[in-house]
Amino acid sequence: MHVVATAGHVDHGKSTLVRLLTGMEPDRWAEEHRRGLTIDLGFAWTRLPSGAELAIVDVPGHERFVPNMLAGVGHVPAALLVVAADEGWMPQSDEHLAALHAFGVRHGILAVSRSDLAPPERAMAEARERLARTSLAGARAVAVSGATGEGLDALRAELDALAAALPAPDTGAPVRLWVDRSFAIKGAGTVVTGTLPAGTIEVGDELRISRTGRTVRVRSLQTLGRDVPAASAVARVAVNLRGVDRHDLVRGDTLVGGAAWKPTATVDVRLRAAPERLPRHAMLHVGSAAVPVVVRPLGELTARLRPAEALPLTAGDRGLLRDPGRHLIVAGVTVLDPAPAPVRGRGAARARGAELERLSVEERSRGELRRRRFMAEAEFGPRGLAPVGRPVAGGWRADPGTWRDLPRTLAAEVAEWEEARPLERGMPAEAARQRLGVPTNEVLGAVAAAAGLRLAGGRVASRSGETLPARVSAVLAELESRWRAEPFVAPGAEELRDRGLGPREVAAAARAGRVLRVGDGVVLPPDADVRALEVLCGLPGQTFTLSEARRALGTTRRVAVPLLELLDRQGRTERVSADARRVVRDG
Ligand SMILES: Nc1nc2c(ncn2[C@@H]2O[C@H](COP(=O)(O)OP(=O)(O)O)[C@@H](O)[C@H]2O)c(=O)[nH]1
Ligand SMILES: [Mg+2]
Repeated sequence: MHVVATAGHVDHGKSTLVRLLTGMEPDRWAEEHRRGLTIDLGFAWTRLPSGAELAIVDVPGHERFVPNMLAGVGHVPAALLVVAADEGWMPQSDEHLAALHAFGVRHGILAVSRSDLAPPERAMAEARERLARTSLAGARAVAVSGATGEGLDALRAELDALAAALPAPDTGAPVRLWVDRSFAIKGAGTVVTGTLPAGTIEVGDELRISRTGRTVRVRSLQTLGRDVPAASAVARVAVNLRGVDRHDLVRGDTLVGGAAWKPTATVDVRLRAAPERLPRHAMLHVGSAAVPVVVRPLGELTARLRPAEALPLTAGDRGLLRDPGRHLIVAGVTVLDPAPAPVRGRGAARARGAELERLSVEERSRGELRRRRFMAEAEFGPRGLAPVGRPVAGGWRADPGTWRDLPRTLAAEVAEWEEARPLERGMPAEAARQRLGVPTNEVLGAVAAAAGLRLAGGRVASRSGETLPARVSAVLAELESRWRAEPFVAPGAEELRDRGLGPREVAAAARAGRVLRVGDGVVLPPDADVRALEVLCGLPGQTFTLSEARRALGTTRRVAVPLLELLDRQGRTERVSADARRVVRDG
């Protein structure tokens, strides 16, 4: 799933576009309808032409509701900036763009709306010129009309291209969910929603409310209105919690997992632009939170912030400082040190500023790698970082602390999988890769080797391989050569029997990782499930009926029926409608 936030001046057509794109109503409040005005964040979603799911956070454009807007765009990776053709660039166009720039949002689309009311060229040129000086320089632009629907298909195509260009999230990172809404549901307790930028939440997980330190358990989980057993970043999630009052958790609170997140009330930051004047008191907007901070300048581009309330921050977090009195975004900030030592006296503050400004490239690189766990070698240079950490495989580097724990985790996951599914020898590599949050199969192979496991045929298995009788092995060798050309054609039950492969021999071959048993007497190559999924992913919209799947795979009903059922059980495909269409599930 991908998430974008709208941005732009009030009445420029943000909510109208969201309504048209998704068929959903982003303005949830009666007052919003009465006044025809977005006051708070709205949430809607749709499936793009490519089949990718897109969630949209719709923000208010009115200047009175800027704090709500900031809570919406603060940690969303992409923006849909809307400017009306007939009105052109306006004050909140400026303010919203300044916020996106300060947060460092680099992915976005410019929509010139209301283009039925005026030719869009002038507003587009003006907006492009403003964007050129910001993190959104060069964003693609589309003219649209909410009245005639013109340009909507082009906008959908641009959203698809945007989604495809977004960086892959780190789904193995520790969870930190910034809450943007909390409400009570009769009989179910409290539900909180937010955008999960990294990590994975599962039903049953224990999380902590950072502000109070209280531990809570995930009772159920939804993404885009569906119940799911787990949700991986990037995702809009609704988390149902047991035994929590909805006032225990409000916008700006965080739900965190793991010991990594420690609330801090002193942080040293780098200012991402030199402000005209650094106010002594400001609001720090980070994630969905807005917290008053006392600002103490250190060096020219560094400062120490003391939030009125401790926040779970880490090096590399991005936020912005706003002067609410002057309605002014002061500067974007990047956290350099979330737990600095005290400084006493002016001399000490200046020395600390100099120290922060010197913070060696290597230290920053280590901090970034620690946060992201894995980075491709090619990613360091362009960010002004030096390749640090442990080279693992295929041009990837791992944070040493992360790497140390992975073999043990993988061994435990594989053992559990094999125990639960004795016939499906080994854990599918893709499932293992996601569980561990490692970036590629090559890296997974390196973890498997360190754990004394084997990665072969698209599966990770323990080594306790089985030796097969020579005559069974000979028949399998012949099947393997047939499967090279037709991987989804299973030998008939009769043929198997005639050639001496009874149920016992087939079971042994499955345990040895030579075949995958998809049903009674139906055997395929050991990686047939993974390869079938690749084929199905290539179908338009990733949706298909049984007979479409059967044709795409070049096989028979006898194979296709149990193979799809196996993929359903693995959670990789899912029936989506009464006419038995299936869809490949994301992630
Ligand atoms: N003619 C015309 N009116 C539009 C268009 N888009 C929005 N509107 C109208 O402009 C007003 C404000 O739209 P809305 O989507 O609420 O703007 P927002 O404040 O940016 O969310 C509403 O009355 C809409 O019906 C458009 O493309 N053409
Ligand atoms: Mg609106």
